[in-house]
Amino acid sequence: MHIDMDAFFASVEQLDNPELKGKPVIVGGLSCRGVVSTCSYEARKYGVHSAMAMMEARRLCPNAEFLPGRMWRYKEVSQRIMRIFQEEAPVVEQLSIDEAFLDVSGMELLAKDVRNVGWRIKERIKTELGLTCSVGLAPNKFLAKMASELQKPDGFTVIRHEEVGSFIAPLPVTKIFGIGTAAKQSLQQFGITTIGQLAQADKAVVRKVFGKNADKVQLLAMGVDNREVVPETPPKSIGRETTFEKDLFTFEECKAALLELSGQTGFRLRNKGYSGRTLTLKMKSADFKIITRSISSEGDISCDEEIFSLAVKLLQEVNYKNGVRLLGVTVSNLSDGSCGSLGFEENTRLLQRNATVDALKKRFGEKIIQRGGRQC
Ligand code: TTP
Ligand code: MG
Repeated sequence: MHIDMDAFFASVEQLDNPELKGKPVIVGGLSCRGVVSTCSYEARKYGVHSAMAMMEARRLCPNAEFLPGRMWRYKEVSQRIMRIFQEEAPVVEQLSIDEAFLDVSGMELLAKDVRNVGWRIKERIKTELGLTCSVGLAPNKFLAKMASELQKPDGFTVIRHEEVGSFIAPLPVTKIFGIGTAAKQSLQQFGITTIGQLAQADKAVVRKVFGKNADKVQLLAMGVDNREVVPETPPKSIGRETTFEKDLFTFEECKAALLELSGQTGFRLRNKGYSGRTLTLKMKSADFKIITRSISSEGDISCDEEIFSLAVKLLQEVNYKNGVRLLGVTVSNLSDGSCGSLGFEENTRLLQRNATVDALKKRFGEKIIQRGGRQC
C-alpha cells in the first residue's frame, strides 16, 4: 500500500486557516526567484504546479493566497500521520514528509479484506487530523505508488494481480519513476509512448535508451518489482542547497554563503546522529551549468567548521567568477554518531561549541544563532 497526502503543505495551511478552504493556495518561495513547493487543487486548475517559478504562478493565478510555508508545522503533522500508519500496519517505510509504503500483506486475516486497512487509515487521517490522502493498493511498490496517484485527491485505487497488464499498459512511459523528458523523447523516436509498448519493446532498443538499467526498467513496464518494504532506510547523504536572490561573483560572497550552508548541513547531520567522510560542493552557474566537486577527509566529520573548511577548499577549485546562481553542500559516506577528526582537545571544544549551537537551534529555531564570517 502506498499512501500520499493530497497537496500536503497547502492542505495544512487550509486546515489551520479555514478561510482558505476551497481557495487557491500556493506555498513556496515568495521572492522573485522563488519556486512553488506545492499548491491546493483549486490552484492546480490554473496550471500551477510544484517546482514552477513563483513569478509564473503569480501570472497564472494572481488571486491565489501566496504563503511562505511553515516547515515546522508540516513536520509536526507528518509525524502524526506516520504514527497512524505505524499503528495500522506492521511495516512502514516513510518515503518523504507526506508519503509512505505500508506492507499489509497477510492483513486480510485481521481486517477481513486488506482494503479495509486503507479505508480505516483514510478515515482516521480525516477525523483525527482533518486532512485527505490518496491510497494505492497493489501487488508491489511500483504499482502501489502509481495507483495512489491515479485518483488524487482523496483517491483509493486498487490494482489486482490479474489487472496489472491491462491497467498499466495504456499509461504513458513517464509514469515510471525515473523516466523524464529525455528518456521519453528517446523512446518516442522508436515509436514507444506507453508502458505497454515499452514492455514489449525490443531489448536492443530498451538498452539503447536505458543502458545498464534496461532490464530493470522493462521489468517495471511489465509490472514486476520485487523490492521489499523496508522500515527505515538510513540516508546516503545529508546536505543543503540555496538558490540566491542575486548571482554571486566574488570569493568572499561564496564563502559567506558556504558558511551558512555548512551550518545548516552540520546541524542536520548531528541532529540525525551522523558524521561523514566525503564532502560535495555543488555549484550552478549563472548560465545554469551544474558542476559538483567532492573531497574526502581522513576521518569522519560532523562539525560546521570542518564542513566549511572542506567546502572552501573545493570552492577554490571551481570557477565562480561568471556568476553563481546556486551553491550546495552535502556530506556523504555517512557513519553513525557525531565526531570530529581533529586533535583531541580542539576536537572536544569544537564538539561542545557545535552542541551548544544545536541546543539553541533546537529550542528556538534555526535562525536564533548565526556564525560570524571570520571565526572559521
Ligand atoms: P507531493 O506529495 O509531491 O505533493 P503534494 O502532497 O503537495 O500534492 P499531491 O496531492 O500531488 O501529492 O509533495 C509533498 C510535499 O512536499 C508538498 O506538499 C510540498 C513539498 N514539495 C516541495 O517542497 N517541492 C516539490 O517540488 C515537491 C514535488 C514537493
Ligand atoms: Mg502528496
